[in-house]
Amino acid sequence: PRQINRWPSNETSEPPTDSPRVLITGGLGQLGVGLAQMLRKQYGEENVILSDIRRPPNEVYNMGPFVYADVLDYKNLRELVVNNRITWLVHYSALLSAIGEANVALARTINITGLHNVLDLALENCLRLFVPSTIGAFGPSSPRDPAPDLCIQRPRTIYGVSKVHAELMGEYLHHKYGLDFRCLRYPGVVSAHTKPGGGTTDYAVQIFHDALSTGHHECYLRSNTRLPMMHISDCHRATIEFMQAPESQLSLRTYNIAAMSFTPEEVAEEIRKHLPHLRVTYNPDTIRQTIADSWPVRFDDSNARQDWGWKPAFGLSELVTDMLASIREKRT
Ligand code: AKB
Repeated sequence: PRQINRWPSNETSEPPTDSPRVLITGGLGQLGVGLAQMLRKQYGEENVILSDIRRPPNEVYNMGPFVYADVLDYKNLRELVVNNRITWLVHYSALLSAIGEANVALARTINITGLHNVLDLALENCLRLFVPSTIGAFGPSSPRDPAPDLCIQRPRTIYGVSKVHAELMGEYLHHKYGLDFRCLRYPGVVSAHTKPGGGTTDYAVQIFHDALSTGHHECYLRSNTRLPMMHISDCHRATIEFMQAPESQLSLRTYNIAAMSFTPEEVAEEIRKHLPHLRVTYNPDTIRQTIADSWPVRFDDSNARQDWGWKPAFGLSELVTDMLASIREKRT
């Protein structure tokens, strides 16, 4: 680490207050904007800063503070944290599983070097740091049904390897220096307003758009490929509730969170209750099918439920009803 400040380390470091000042990296991906909106409702618009290396769409820019931040540029990040008196950092910048396999060197740089920068920054500035992990942090030798919090993790993707690295580095720095590191392993996240980019679970978003436009979805996974999934609002709520949990309630620093598990066939069947004419054809692609086959089919999230009260609101039927209504609304 570049510099370590334990809290309370000196006159200038302050305890985390009730109203955190939040910076979100990779803010224009699938999750950043929604999380910022939910946090801004609780903590005020000015206290949540979204960042990315891309130009934001006007509606995002008009919602609240947005800044340029490159996770590979340590000085740029440090300036943002210092100038904006940041106390919580949510690190969403990452290349996902499928796109990572097509760009291994870039995935290694963003997911590992970028992570090292935010870890150093969090230590230096006594930040509470949230880094998402994933079902992708497990591999073919992990128990898959269900996968518990603590078990063998030998992922076979650069994405998974980088996420296990993040879990271990964060926990190491927590135990050694008291870094307030918090990590949730997300399932595939299903959202109507934002698209995922380059993941293995992306079909679970696309199928809704196809169902409402052409009525035909060509799925790159086999019909019976079961994966853990979650509605985006549950994912945001879990993240915020976990960030707000007192340290004394956390027996772990990395938790699985679960809501439901389904196969392409099952979600299609549920969509057909609303749109009977949906047609799904299956054309499995080798890379994504191999990745999916190595991931858990179910998550055991009993520790999250027990320690800080995690409870999902959406099951499969609620998810399908909400997705179809939200996409329809957006289209009109
Ligand atoms: C992906 O498919 O890569 C992500 C994930 C499950 O982490 N959605």
